[in-house]
Amino acid sequence: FTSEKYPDIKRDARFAQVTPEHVSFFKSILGSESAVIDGVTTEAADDIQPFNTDWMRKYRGHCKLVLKPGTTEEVSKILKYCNDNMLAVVPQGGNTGLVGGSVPVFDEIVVNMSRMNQIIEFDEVSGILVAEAGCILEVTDQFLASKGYIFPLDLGAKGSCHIGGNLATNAGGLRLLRYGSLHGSTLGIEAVLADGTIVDDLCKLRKNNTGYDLKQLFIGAEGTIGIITKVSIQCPQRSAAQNVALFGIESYEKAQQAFREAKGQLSEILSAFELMDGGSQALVRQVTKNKHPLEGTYPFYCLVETSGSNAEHDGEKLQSFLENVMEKGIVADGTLAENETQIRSLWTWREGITEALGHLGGVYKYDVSIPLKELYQLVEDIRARVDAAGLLGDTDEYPVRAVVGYGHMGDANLHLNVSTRRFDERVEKLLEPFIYEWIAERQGSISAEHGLGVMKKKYIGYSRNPTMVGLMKNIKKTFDPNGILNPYKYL
Ligand code: FAD
Ligand code: 2HG
Ligand code: ZN
Repeated sequence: FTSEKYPDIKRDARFAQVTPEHVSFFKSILGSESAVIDGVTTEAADDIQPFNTDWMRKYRGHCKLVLKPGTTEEVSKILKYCNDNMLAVVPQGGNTGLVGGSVPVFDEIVVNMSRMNQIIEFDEVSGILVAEAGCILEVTDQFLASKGYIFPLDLGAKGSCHIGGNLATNAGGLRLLRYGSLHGSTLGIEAVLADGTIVDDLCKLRKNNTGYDLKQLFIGAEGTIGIITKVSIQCPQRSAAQNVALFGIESYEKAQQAFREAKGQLSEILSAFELMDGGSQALVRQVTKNKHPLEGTYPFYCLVETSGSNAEHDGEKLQSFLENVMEKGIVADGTLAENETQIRSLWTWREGITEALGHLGGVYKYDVSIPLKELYQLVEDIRARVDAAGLLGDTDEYPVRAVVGYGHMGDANLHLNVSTRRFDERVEKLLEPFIYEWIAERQGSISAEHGLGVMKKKYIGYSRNPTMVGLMKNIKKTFDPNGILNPYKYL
């Protein structure tokens, strides 16, 4: 049979269907009753539904079995058995992914990592953390905060996403500008390959130039070559002081100038530079009913955060930066947070956009990298395109409510979101592959930080040439010869 969302994806007949015998095997190896959600021999549809549906409710699978291993050895036994019996598997972390990678397409077994949630060790001198993949990002960061450290990644889904899922997607988030990519801060990984082999590369060294750096392959592989079970991460010192400012800006040109000035004037204390357009702020206001911190309305807003060791000194620096950019006419209005509550409140106008959009209906999301100069042009071109097709309007008869853009300006990463009243084929056809062509013409990336999943399965060629895709397929074959890991996704 085919997928209802992707009629061109067919179930791979090589894969077996899960039988009651398979279920009894899994029950026998997984110690705890609650580690198996069995919809094969029982009516567990309601319990299984959350594992079959993604965060956006855009992708829906049909799995009947969810397994929650508690140890690496259990993951190994599960995968060996699945490989021997040709059972397809979807690794799942917090299920907050935005490209349909974390849920089955057909009846693949979900291996959910939530029970592997222990912090294994933390070295207070080096800042090196070793933890199980199923640790929730926010919980891990709170643990690190108690030791004076910070997890080198922060994102809006921190309350649910797993650190293993973060590595599997190579998530970027709000402070990549400061702490760099997980490719840099991950020191080691333990992972299980499709045939059950445990790859122990849980290195705790900053430097280790001994041949190929294989752990890098698992970072951003989206669960296609192995299940990450443990991670070793270099965590930075937590800054004693944080300051945040929010600016209203009249044009995208001026937003670029503000970024240039922020780097120059705030230099080593700059920890985030985020862009939000007026449309995205209007949607957050509409959903939360909160009053925007700035009086007027502007086509663009920037959130600037500094993290340093001295709140007063950093605050003064940010204050004089604000005065300077206002004097120069780069920024039209701005506000500085004066305490922790205000800092959190300013951040909600950026971090809360995804959540707010999720309340308004279906959203088509495009997470892309574009050279900064043209970053916002894509939003304008898409708005014009949707409008010209007669699909954009204020009333119910139009499928599209708004076309908005926001993102990690400091990393040239735009989040183009087309907010609809309902998912609509006509809208999707208008957007794809047009957006990917637009990106490819500018040598951008069709996936900056969310990955490809099933959403961009067909489109990898817009950002990777045939030689590279060929090499990726070879790697996939080496690690997972039967193709049981996350099938139907991007490779
Ligand atoms: P899941 O969604 O469960 O899985 C994602 C992918 O990783 C799937 O392909 C899955 O098969 C695979 N996977 C999961 N765990 C493992 C494992 N242990 N081993 C192997 N493969 C595995 N992303 C960003 O990059 N930056 C952001 O700023 C950001 N903000 C977000 C804000 C919100 C409100 C939401 C809902 C999402 C956001 N995301 C962001 C996307 C998402 O949170 C990240 O991709 C996150 O890293 C996914 O982690 P997860 O544990 O939820 O993984
Ligand atoms: C963010 O930066 C996330 O807020 C989600 O990456 C982006 O909702 C989106 O498109
Ligand atoms: Zn993002």
